[in-house]
Amino acid sequence: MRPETVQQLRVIDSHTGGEPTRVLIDGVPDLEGATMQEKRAAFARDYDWMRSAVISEPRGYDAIVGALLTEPESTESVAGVIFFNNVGCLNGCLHGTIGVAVTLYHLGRIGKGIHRIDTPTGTVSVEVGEAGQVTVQNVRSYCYRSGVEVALDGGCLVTGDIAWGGNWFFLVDSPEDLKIELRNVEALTRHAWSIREALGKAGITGEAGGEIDHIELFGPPSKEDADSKNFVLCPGREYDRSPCGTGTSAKLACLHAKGLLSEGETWRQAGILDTVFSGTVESAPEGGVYPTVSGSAFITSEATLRIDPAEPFAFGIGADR
Ligand code: PYC
Repeated sequence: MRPETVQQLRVIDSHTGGEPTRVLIDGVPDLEGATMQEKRAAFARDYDWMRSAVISEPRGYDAIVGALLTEPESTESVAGVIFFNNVGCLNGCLHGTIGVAVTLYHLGRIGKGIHRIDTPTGTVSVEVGEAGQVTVQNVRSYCYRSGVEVALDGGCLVTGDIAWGGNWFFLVDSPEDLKIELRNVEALTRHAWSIREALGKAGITGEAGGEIDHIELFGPPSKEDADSKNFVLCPGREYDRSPCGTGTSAKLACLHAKGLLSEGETWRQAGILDTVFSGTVESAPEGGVYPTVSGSAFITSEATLRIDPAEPFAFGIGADR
């Protein structure tokens, strides 16, 4: 239910490889539920007004990923976190986890070293290093189906892999004439969105019907510091400015499944802005891999958001009032 009195939310903004994260550190609700999945369901059910007020204009913009800190599920973890965006709650988010770790370090709530953070997809560990550098050990990631064909509107066939990296991804090469460059963002967005719609129409999903809501296009790197460059389209039709940590995890899992990446080898994944995440894998006994993804985040602002229900866009432009 929407509040009837003025709400104040203290937030810290950062970016990881260009992709923004807004961490809510004060004024946040105590969510019902013992598990992170139950807490996320409570946030989605009871606090959607907060999600849209924090992400949408005039206080935010569509590319921001929000991170709500909660009590951890396990006593060994330093925090729990629920990620959300312009259309709802996410499963996992690694650029956001790097942003959360740097924010907690900035606040003096954690020091350098290894810490556990609980998320709705499972517990991840973060190693905080120098100058905003963070290495995340992600949840188990795996290639679910490879060589999946999907027909786009207009008849063009694309073939890609479906993988879990903390979100469901369809991984596919970008067409030769569609280079992964910032100047092509609109065309890349249209192409990726048409794949997402085609997957939906064809009823193609991740395991257990999981919706494939992230599309990851690949092309050659523009610089020598990377092995590949990607463009990732997120569920709310915004593109990831970073190389996408859960997308990099999905890529690592597919490379490993195809015998193209061994334990101990490093994969350097650039995103559309040519910022790079590096990743390695450890085989998981249950199948798939445990990916480790490294990147850096930087604090960009500290603010208090004021949400006055009497104001016309209190809950965000476009929020259903
Ligand atoms: O880095 O995992 C990630 C991510 C997911 C959505 C946006 N970024």
